[in-house]
Amino acid sequence: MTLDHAIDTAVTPAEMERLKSFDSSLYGQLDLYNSPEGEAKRQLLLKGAQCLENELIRCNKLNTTVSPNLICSLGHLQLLLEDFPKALSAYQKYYNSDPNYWQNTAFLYGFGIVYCHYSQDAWAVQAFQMLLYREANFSRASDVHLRLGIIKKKNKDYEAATKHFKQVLNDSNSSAFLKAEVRFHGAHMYELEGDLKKARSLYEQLLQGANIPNQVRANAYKQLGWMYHMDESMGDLPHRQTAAIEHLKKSLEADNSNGESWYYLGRCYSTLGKVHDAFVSYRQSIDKSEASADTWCSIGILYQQQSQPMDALQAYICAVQLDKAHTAAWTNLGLLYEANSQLKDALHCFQNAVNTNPKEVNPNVKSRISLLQNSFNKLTPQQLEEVTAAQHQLPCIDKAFHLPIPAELTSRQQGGVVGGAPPQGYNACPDGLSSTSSQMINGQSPRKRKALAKKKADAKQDMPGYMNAGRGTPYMHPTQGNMDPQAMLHRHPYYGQQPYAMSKADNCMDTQESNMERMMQPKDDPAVVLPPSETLSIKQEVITAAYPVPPSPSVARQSMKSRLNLAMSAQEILDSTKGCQSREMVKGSPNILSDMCRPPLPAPPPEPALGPEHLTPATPTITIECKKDAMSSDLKRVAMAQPIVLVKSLTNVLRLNLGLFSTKTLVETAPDHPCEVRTQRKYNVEETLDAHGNQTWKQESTRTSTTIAKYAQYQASSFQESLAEETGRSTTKAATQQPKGSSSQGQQQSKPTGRDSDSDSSSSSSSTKRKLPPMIRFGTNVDLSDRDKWKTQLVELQKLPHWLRVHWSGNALSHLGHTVLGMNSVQLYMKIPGCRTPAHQENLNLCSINFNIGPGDCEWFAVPDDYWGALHQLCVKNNVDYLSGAWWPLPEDLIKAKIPLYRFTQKPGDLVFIAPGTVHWVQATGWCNNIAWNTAPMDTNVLKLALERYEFNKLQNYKSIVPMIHLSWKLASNVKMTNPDLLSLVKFACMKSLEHTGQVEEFLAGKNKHIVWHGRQDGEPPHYCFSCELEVFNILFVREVEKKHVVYCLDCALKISSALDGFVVLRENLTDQLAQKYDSIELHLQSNATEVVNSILSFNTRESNSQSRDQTSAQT
Ligand SMILES: O=C(O)CCC(=O)C(=O)O
Repeated sequence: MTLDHAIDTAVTPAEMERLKSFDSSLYGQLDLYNSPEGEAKRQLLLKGAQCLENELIRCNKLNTTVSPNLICSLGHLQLLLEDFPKALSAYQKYYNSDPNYWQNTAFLYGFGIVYCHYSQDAWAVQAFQMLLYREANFSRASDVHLRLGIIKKKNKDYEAATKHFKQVLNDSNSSAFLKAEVRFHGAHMYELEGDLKKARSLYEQLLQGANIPNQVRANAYKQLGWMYHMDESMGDLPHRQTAAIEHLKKSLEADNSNGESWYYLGRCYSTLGKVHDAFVSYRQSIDKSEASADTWCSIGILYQQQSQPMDALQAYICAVQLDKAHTAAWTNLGLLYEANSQLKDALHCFQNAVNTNPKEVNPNVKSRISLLQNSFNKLTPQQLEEVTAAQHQLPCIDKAFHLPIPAELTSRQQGGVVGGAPPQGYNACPDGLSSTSSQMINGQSPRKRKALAKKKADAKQDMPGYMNAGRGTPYMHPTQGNMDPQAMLHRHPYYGQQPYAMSKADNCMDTQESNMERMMQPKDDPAVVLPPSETLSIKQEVITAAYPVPPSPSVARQSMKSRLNLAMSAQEILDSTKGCQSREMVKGSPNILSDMCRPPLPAPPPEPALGPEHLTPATPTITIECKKDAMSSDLKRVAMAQPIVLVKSLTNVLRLNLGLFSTKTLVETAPDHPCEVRTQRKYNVEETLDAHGNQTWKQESTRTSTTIAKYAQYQASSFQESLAEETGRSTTKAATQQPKGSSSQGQQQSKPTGRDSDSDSSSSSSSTKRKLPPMIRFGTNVDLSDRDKWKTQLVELQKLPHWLRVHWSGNALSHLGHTVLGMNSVQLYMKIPGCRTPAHQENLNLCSINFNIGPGDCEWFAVPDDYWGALHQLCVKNNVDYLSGAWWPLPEDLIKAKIPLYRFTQKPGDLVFIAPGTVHWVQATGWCNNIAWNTAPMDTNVLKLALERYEFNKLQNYKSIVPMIHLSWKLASNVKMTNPDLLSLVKFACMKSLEHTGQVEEFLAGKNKHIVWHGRQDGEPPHYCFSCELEVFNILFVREVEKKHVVYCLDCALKISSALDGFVVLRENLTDQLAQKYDSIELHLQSNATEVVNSILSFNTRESNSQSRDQTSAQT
């Protein structure tokens, strides 16, 4: 059933035709409220939606199947009408009913917008990424990039955010509005990172531009106003506050409906003691924007300072009802009760402050709790009863919570404003783009906003009291005009203390929601009835959607309905592209899995879930006893069959001189050789703490660089110090006869002073503050690819069995023809105890080989590839990016999630072999060096995982440093393949690449764009798009940028200029030659049936290639 069938007689054929043209891509583009034409459109949409709903109900009654397309159309119409609960419901139904949902870009766009609206960022990101993967040139691609950028910015992934923002700026189709908004976010990222000078200058530059949309102007002034208010370096207090107020007023001149500007203005007035003005501003803020716990908390403080405890109580209650984790409001409420001698309620509130957010709470609150608890403990039961029964000025907390809620608040409470952690120092202002975003991103028209505001205002008219902050008449009599600023400044609540924080916003501005985020907050009750018998709640659906799709694509299943198949000749493939001149038919880069398969997504863990006895498997360990064992092909077979293998005594048996990689020899060989340094904290292996002393998965580090000699000095002095400490300790031990053990880890934690953070640990003890461990340095990713400098070392590694060597014929990476640092070249790691390599899979899921040079040990952790999807889920939960983030899983979290964890010690001389896709992380427990490189044995599973990861990286906007298209062609020409599955994988990738070449040629012919012959130098590294970082194979779009010639993919080039003006198109391979190469890919009979390794046609280790001009770096 489609829209045609669904329309009932109430919809005319002409209306039906018009309705068919409405889909999610029009979201935010229709002005449904400000003109008679808009109103007519709205009526049409309403009529269409009603009609589709009727059809659904009818089908439901008759128990007949409903067309997924009909449900999807309903989702679009509801989205355009901004009925988010209904849109969500319809889209979710469509999602569950059409397995090919991933091909429907209008659906993905609408679905992403609805998830944004409900702050389901992870799902919004997934929908948007699939959309861009499927159709990078989607009509609303810039809007999608802006949304993705804002979500990444919110997650503090500024690098990823910048990539998305650049895509908006590079797109000539982006509107001036989107570009201005991107510039605003660019400035705001500097503000969030603490570079206030840069942020300020960018805001000011933005404001100087002509034709800046009002909302963006308002936001830039607002940020500047907030900076003046908060940043002490911007002058003395009176000057700053005056400037802050000026900027905030300018913000409101540009957009009077900006609730955050009103709120900040209130904060400035409050600071100046202008209580009346502060109240007026806060009230305006409440009128203009969605409910904000911060605003209510600030109002509570004003009332409290005015000795209006009942009003203060009600305002605080409003705050904690909106945000149950609003620590400042709980704390201030506690102080208020304390001031009124209602100590039990005070204790309750303080405890809530601590429990809801241990990180954020002021340390004094904990002492307050102890004090109150001690006092209560001293009371006799009778005294306690008396305290409880005593009459008090304020209603107890339970009653206060259950008082009738003023109409003002009822419509907002379901929103659930989310709080964040407090930063230190300057607190960056939140985005506060509500007006911008609501118009642009959520498409809420000014008319609709006005209508909403009016509704709110009407609701308030019934409310008594100055601010209508209260919750019912009995307590609500704040007196207008009696606020004496002096009194406000000097009159303090109980114990002569001011409330701890003016509001949460006082100390957590950098974690508040951005405009867009705020706008993405749930504004409606997501429980929807559609059709009436079915209720969908977001939560339910999100959970069922966790692994929403069939198993990951496999090339075996790929050619279902594809126009192409592997039996076709090159000419047939090229012929199939004839006439492919429309933009929709050609993409920037081919999908080398299959267009017919859903993009790869993290897979669910294997079923059934493992029992506790299988969650900590023993690590497969092989001890080599003789050279024959070392050289046996069984070793490779066994290693490849396990997720991870520890191989002992191999280096001994082969008499490998590991001393060549010792720090001493390295310094003697190349003291000035560069060494990257990661400065990290020294944790014990089972924990990582954030700045507040709470457990986290985030592994923070900063990157600098040094030389081998300097790191060696650091490594040696760290060892000497430890030795001295150890000696000192044993002397003391002997002298005092106290047999107290102390490990190097214990040593970090026992020091009593020097907290780096003012936050509380999650420990229940109020006085024990957890100390963050010291900083240490890790010398990492030292490149040993230079065959002259490191000749002795590299030659020594030739003693290894062929399949473990850096170069060997059966290693696909050896056929690349250029060096990818650390992958087909050796990398060195120089460590002291505590140095960590965070969790990761190798680039493109390839295998890894790692030797510990010693003298100390390393502790390893590993999870099999089957569970990477489960780990991915945990990364999302722990707010770290699986691919680009640095994360260190907590073993207990893995056990809880039923993820098996290998854990073992790698001693000096031990080899660790990591099979394809195994997730692993490593911490040095002693002083040691490690050497490592990748290998890609030509095995079907290795190549399949590599191709899937290549596409997954594309989906995730993450650069694949191994160019798989280029590699597939290399393998096709270099390797005689004897394994039919392997051959199919390689041939399929080449087929897609050849098809893409044909399509691009056709497309360019249609544009009369000439392709210039360029050719390829042997060993020349492959090209990546300057803008999106996708591999660009064969046909390069070249443009001059800052006096350099840079390469783009077709999609990005067309975004810059749809006529490709300013681009030269270069060809690297003659199509005939590629076709010939393709036709020669064939299966070869195995010359030796026992040998699994393929025979190689023309393998040449080509030492010279490793020195290629432009090396790509593989960094862990
Ligand atoms: O030795 C290290 O810390 C790096 C380990 C690693 O990730 C690898 O060899 O793949």
